[in-house]
Amino acid sequence: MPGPIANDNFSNSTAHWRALDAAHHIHPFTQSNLLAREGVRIIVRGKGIYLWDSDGTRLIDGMSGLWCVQLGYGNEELAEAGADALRTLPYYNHFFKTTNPYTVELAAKLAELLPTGHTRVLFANSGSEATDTALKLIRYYWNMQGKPNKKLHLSRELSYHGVTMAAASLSGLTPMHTQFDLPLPGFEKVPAPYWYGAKLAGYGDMGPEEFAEAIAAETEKKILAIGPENIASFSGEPVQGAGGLIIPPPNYWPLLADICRRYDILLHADEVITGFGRTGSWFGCQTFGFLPDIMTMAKGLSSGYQPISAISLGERMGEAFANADEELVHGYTYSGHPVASAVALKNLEILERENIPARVHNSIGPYFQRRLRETFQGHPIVGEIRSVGLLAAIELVADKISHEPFPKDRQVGTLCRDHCFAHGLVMRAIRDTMVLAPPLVITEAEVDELLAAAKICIDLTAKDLGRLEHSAPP
Ligand code: PXG
Repeated sequence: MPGPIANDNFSNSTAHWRALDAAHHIHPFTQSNLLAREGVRIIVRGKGIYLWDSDGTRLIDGMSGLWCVQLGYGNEELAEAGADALRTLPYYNHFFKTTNPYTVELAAKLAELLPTGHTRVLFANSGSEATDTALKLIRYYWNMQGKPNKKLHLSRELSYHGVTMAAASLSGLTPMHTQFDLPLPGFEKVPAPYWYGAKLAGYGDMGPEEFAEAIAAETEKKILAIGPENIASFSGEPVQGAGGLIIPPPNYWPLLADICRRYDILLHADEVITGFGRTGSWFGCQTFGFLPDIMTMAKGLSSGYQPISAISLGERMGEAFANADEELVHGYTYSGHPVASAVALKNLEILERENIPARVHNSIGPYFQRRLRETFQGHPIVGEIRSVGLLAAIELVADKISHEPFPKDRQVGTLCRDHCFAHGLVMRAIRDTMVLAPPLVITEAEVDELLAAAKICIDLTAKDLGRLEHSAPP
């Protein structure tokens, strides 16, 4: 490798790494030939909320990597926890009646932090594997209960649950299906609680709660049409992330949880983004007031420092699995990897010690949301500002009355995202919705810095579209 990784000056290496990347590395969710032409950006270092690329450019990471770096970059305690475990027990598994201290301590810590009844966990290595595992456990649960017909998995439009065959089938983002002949049979979708999009979707001028009641009724109708005796589970992210940061109206989750209870459908909360303080509680289901039967989590479990995910079982499923009279024929080589477990355990200790979920709920979250509204309320191209905890969406629209989006070929989200990169800010574009999910350790001064950069970029986007005469001064 050309040059030590600790050295900040990589400018002589950038072209070399770009060439290697173009020749040998296929990227996720990326058009390879376009990227090879443009040249990839090489991220070499991170500290706090900041990243540096190989040209020495500093970026504010407004997305916590991919919604995961709760504690920010360069946390020494996490690095030490990982290094200690690497030296002590770099690998062993949990097959063959064995375990290790890191993983059992982690399981017990999770049981302490998780919602009522969730006292048992399984481990995997990614959100996708967690989804896949959850669906297998749900199927097995109904087989154990003598209800083998309950097999269909319900989920929402625009949902993202991962990319394995089953997780992609469960996902409602349809572009994830075409290349792979998905979804598999046995997966059905119901509407997402996307209130801002409801007007264009023909729901008229409903308020958020009325809209939630309407889509809950549609969901119930679909359940009755399929037959509840055939339905195994309903899966949902408490806040939909990759589908456009869809924050449900407050009555949505209680309504859906009640429907699941009435029709004996297992409720699966996908907490991969919303877990570990992101919404101002330890878990999103606590912020939105419902108790799932099964939960999946990843990302913030280790602040992204190690690949690890978990599946927790509520009382009903936990009892069934703990008391089953046969082997559970499932598990990965790296389930409960000692190094990943050690890092996750330390991460939970820090989140708890620093009171980070409460900080998001009581201080930094409200500050971020207030400053966000002060910055963008009334902006000529901002249709809706949605936020909860340290999650925010700024939806860019052509018409604020009708909610009409800009024409697709203007690629407004991409335009804005490119301005962000050029101005040292990572802000994700989902269609024309700009999304922020900064590290949970962000300070008030850093929030101000982030939003000032975001304002410049959204102003420049508006200017490109002829909707603003002059960009605001930096
Ligand atoms: N569930 C949810 C809710 C997710 O957001 C997964 C499952 C899958 O996790 P893994 O670890 O298998 O990637 C996710 C992942 C984006 C983006 O562009 C979001 C995710 C992954 C990659 C990109 O917003 N979320």
